[in-house]
Amino acid sequence: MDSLTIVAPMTPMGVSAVAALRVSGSQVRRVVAELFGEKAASSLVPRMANLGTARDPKSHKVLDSLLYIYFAAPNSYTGEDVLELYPHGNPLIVRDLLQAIRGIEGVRLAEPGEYTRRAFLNGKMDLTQAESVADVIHSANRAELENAHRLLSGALSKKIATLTAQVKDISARLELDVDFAEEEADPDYNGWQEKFENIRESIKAILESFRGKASLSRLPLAVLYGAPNAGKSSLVNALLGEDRVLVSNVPGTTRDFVEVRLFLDGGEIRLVDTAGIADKATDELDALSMKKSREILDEADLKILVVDGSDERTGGALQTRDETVHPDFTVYSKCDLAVVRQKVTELVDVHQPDQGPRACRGAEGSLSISSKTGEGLAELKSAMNAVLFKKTENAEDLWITSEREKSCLEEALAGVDRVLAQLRENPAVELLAFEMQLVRRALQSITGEISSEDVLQSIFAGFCIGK
Ligand SMILES: Nc1nc2c(ncn2[C@@H]2O[C@H](COP(=O)(O)OP(=O)(O)OP(=O)(O)O)[C@@H](O)[C@H]2O)c(=O)[nH]1
Ligand SMILES: [Mg+2]
Repeated sequence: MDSLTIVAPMTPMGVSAVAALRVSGSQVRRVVAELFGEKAASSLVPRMANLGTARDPKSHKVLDSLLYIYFAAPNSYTGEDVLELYPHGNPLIVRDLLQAIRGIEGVRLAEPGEYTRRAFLNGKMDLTQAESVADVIHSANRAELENAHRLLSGALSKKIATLTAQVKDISARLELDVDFAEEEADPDYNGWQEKFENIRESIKAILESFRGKASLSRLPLAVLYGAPNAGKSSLVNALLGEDRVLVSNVPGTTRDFVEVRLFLDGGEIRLVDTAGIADKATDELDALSMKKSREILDEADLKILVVDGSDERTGGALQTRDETVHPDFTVYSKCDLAVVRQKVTELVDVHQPDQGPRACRGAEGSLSISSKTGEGLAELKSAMNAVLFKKTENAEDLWITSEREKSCLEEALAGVDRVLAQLRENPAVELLAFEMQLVRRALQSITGEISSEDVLQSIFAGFCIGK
């Protein structure tokens, strides 16, 4: 890859208050001069925000009035001279600016991940950190994000460095033995076995921490279901805090299921509002929408049964109308209506006598809510959060997410296993030294101490443009 100056937007193409573009390379000062004038370029102070009017270098038409910041090499993200521009978030402006900058000699559009690739090549970060940049951006929940931050701060790099140092130490001594092999006919391997086993354990522990990104990035799915008119769609709107789905007092308002995204404390989830499931379908369309409701329920990570709490027939009863689906959770809706207050108070008296009669509290595994007043919604959200984002690991745990790192570790582990197998047969010391060299190389390729163009290509091709 060439070393031309690169430019790309850092923010998605859409309307926003502010957008951001980044330029990196030796032509950064030239870019400032072309857009803002020679004087602006000669008075550049690193890391200082400047307000300026950018003009098209050829037509001299105003592009935008905007903020820009210059970072002098090597103190920048890429380690090169960097210019960050913050125009107004109009896609027309961003496009024109991009066109103007890439039209300057020695500047071209950045490839995906090229900024981070340059940061790696300039020693700003190692490969595990570079890979974690993508994790930081794409983490779908808080646990994943916290792990990505630990990776980015070099937690894995440190572990690998310690391991590599141990392997190097052993290799050095083995190689010493190779040199003196003739004098020392029978090297003592007893003490070594334990060292190899320790290394093996460390590698295995990191390897076993692997969690594929695919399973992590699949957003958890919560499905609301229940009888027609139970208040499911109203609850979706109330949870979102906006009128997203249609609500009416006509049973059967929702026909197709509707999917929305909801942010809970632990991360984003998919929340699905389904068509009410009645005892009997009224017509063919009704039957079809009920079938679809059942299908999406099969996929759900959390099934929430919504029961009309104001309905005399269902209000206090824990029975569901639909016995084929078992809810993880029951929500009694419309608790603002008088009848449910009374019912729930009775329930509380029975199930939680020491908690006192609070209006919006259901029995175990259930909650009373009102989409109208918002009562019980915070409790419902935290209950959903607890189920969908189970906290099983220790907050300090670190896990790897990269297939590439995983296969390097597997290679290292296989090498150590071969060494351990050979040890039992009183091997030639050259063989051990050779195997340990392979182990070391496998470890070093995790952090990128050893890397190839192909490897870099495949890592950064998966990045977004501008990162
Ligand atoms: N007072 C009160 N009325 C509610 C509440 N939630 C829903 N409703 C009313 O109950 C009726 C049915 O609400 P929807 O949200 O459309 O019910 P649904 O379960 O989506 O119904 P279908 O889509 O037909 O299955 C509407 O008239 C709502 O205004 C609530 O918390 N309090
Ligand atoms: Mg509905």
